[in-house]
Amino acid sequence: MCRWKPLPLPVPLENSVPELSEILFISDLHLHQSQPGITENFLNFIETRARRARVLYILGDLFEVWLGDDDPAQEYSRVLDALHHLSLSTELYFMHGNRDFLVGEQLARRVNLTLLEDPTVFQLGSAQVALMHGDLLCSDDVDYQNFRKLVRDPEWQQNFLAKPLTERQAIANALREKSGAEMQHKKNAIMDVNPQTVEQTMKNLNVDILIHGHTHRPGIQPLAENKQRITLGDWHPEPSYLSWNNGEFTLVDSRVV
Ligand SMILES: [Mn+2]
Repeated sequence: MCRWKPLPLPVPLENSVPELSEILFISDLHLHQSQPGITENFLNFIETRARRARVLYILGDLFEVWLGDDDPAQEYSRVLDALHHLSLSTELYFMHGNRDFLVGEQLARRVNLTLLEDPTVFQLGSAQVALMHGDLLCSDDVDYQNFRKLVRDPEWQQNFLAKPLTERQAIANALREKSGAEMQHKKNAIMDVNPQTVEQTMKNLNVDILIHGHTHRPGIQPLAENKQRITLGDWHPEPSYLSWNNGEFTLVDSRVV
């Protein structure tokens, strides 16, 4: 059911100092020109916290919309340049979200980041950890899952990316309006993760910890058998990130006490 590739563990740095062992996880920034404060917060995060970390995982929906790597998308150029600069000192990994699933190899090369499959499983300390964006876990939203299947199909993507940018923009706008209207009618619970899907996915992947975003409901949830589900927060209005340092997770989010 779930495809995944084991991720090679980042190679420990020679003579690494404790400050360099930190691993950071973020998602759901939804960067967009209509929210310049989030872009500023992210640029600041890159220059400070992320620069001191060994690895930064971006688990999807970094961008509110991504129409293809050929889009000059000037509003993102500062962020892309800053990320590229960051990549010289911090390893960068990116997993697609439901907004930026068209991020491709061209962008990965420009920024010097590695694209990850959803889900990706790897060993962190003594724990097996799965990373996901989180939309796959919202299995009660059948309409969305069907839509996801369609737009993740390589043939659909090839056709879409072959269209002129203005046409892609128009399609994206129409899809956003449609999903916005539909969301008003969907019950809150439908748009959250399905607990059985979480349990089954963790069992299938054989992991102790699941880290995901998408729902914008940050928190660390203890599960049976000492397992944990960690949900990342969005960046509206405050930055939000998960840190792994010296074997411990800390979720830094103003909504989590
Ligand atoms: Mn999402």
